Order: sequence, then structure tokens, then C-alpha cells
Amino acid sequence: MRDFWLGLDKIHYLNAVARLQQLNMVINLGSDLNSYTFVYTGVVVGGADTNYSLSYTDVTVVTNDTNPDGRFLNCFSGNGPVPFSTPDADHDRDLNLNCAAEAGAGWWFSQCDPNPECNPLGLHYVTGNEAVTPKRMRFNGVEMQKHAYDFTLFRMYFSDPY
Ligand SMILES: [Ca+2]
Repeated sequence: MRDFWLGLDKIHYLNAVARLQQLNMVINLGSDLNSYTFVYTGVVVGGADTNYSLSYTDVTVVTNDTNPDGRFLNCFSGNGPVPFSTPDADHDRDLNLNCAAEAGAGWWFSQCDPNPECNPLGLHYVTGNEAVTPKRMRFNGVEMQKHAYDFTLFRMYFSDPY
């Protein structure tokens, strides 16, 4: 499967018009067969006038990782609503840095000092021995470069729990 991003207007439409307010974030790491599914409920994604600010009311995590070492913290760590930032549009809450520019990718960044802890839209590691940089795909505490060969999936999708 190729990388694909639905687009913020469509994400807002699915949320606000189709009223899909459960957002699922799935991360699978191949080598240790760990899977993490974050289920966010009460999700609200605003329109362009809010810079597509995202908030939610609750999150639960389902994982088969029996020793998560505190890793895989919430990728929506800021108290919402958090606007979407891109490298050329800094809407994060970090007064000193442009998180999306640091990360080289867009996201609902909040703080990024010293680096964004979660950068799911960052560049993939390809060879396994590349330098670890903020512009690479990041999840809190996970040594992503170790998963370069077998990183299997990052996926977000809305679902209707009813
Ligand atoms: Ca900033």
C-alpha cells in the first residue's frame, strides 16, 4: 500500500457532516509484531477557519505489547483543540519553534522542544542505518530506525461505534 493522506477538508467533512467522531490510530511494528491501536472518542476536527483544530474527549489503547516501557504515548498530547500545522504554517503552541518545520511534515503539533515526540507523517527510515533526525517518522520512545525494514503500518481512520 502506498502512502496516502485523505486531506484535512475531507477529514473535517467526515467528522462534522458524516458525524464520524471515533478516530482510530493503528501502528504496527513488524519485527516484534507489536500492534498499538489508539481509539479516540468524541473527536472534533474543525474546518479551515480553525486550522482544522482537533480535540477529543477520551482515548483508550489496545496493544499486544506486554512490556511497552511507557512508549507509544498519545500522539495528540496537547490539551485540545490543537490546530494542524505545516512547515509553512506554524499553528502550534511552541512559542520558540515551528514544530512542523522541525518535523518536516504536518501534524497536530503542540510543543516541540527539543523535537516533536510524535511525527507520524515524517519520512520513513529505509535502510536501517540512517541518522536519526527530527524529520523522520517518530513515535514517542520508539527507535524507529530499528524498524526500517519491517515497519508495517501507520493508519488513521474514522469509525462509527453505533
Ligand atoms: Ca511555534
